[in-house]
Amino acid sequence: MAERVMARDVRTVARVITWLENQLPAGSAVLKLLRPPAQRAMVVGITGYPGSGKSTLIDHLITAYRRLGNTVGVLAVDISSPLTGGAVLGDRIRMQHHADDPGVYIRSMGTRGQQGGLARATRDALRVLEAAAYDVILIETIGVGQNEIDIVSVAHTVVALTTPGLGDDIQAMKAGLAEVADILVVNQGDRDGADSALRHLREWHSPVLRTVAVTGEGVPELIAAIAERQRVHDLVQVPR
Ligand SMILES: Nc1nc2c(ncn2[C@@H]2O[C@H](COP(=O)(O)OP(=O)(O)OP(=O)(O)O)[C@@H](O)[C@H]2O)c(=O)[nH]1
Ligand SMILES: [Mg+2]
Repeated sequence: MAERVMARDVRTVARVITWLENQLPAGSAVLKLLRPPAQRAMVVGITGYPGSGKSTLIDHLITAYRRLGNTVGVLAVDISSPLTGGAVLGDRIRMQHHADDPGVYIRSMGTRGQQGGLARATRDALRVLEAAAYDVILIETIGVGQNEIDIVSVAHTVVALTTPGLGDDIQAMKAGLAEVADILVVNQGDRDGADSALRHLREWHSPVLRTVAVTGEGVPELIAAIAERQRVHDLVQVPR
């Protein structure tokens, strides 16, 4: 099974992640045999409030990375609607454009496991996707702080989404998200208040980008900002 994961057999990848989600011993046995490829994946966390447009934006990021010739793995960590599973459905619908593309694997990590088990399962799933040698791995999570997975500790680059018109929430954003985010994004940039949100946030942080996830506007700039951030990350990672 480990060999098949490393050969990027998608069905095996999916099966092993399910084992890990259900904390079956077979899952950890496979995990022990996995080796990351020489060329490590670029891991990008996409975080932000429920409904800010993370999945819609990721759909465009997948398209952009595929055009650049990269394979893409996505972990959508669903904690926004644990009871209905509505977010899982939303993720599926918003990212379904890539369902037939063998170079794209999208996995929703649900809350059906035990409390606290999600972070562990997500970390393990990330190791599986890394071993399967996806070039880019995107992790969707909501919020920061009360997250079950600490996105900052697993992602090389953290992109935090906010939306215009949050008002008081902008304050929270400044205090919380801006602290952990490498790149701030004002998504739904087509809505009223986008300009002032950008102006305010730019007093606090750099870079702050505007995107319109429903059209893909701003996605090339975001791709460039992620690449720049990754370049810096790689520089500091290389032992001298
Ligand atoms: N007007 C406008 N609507 C947007 C934009 N981006 C996303 N939306 C809409 O916002 C809604 C939520 O988008 P999602 O991509 O599901 O947001 P999400 O952050 O993944 O949501 P959760 O996974 O539930 O936290 C959808 O109805 C989108 O069509 C945008 O740039 N402009
Ligand atoms: Mg989503």
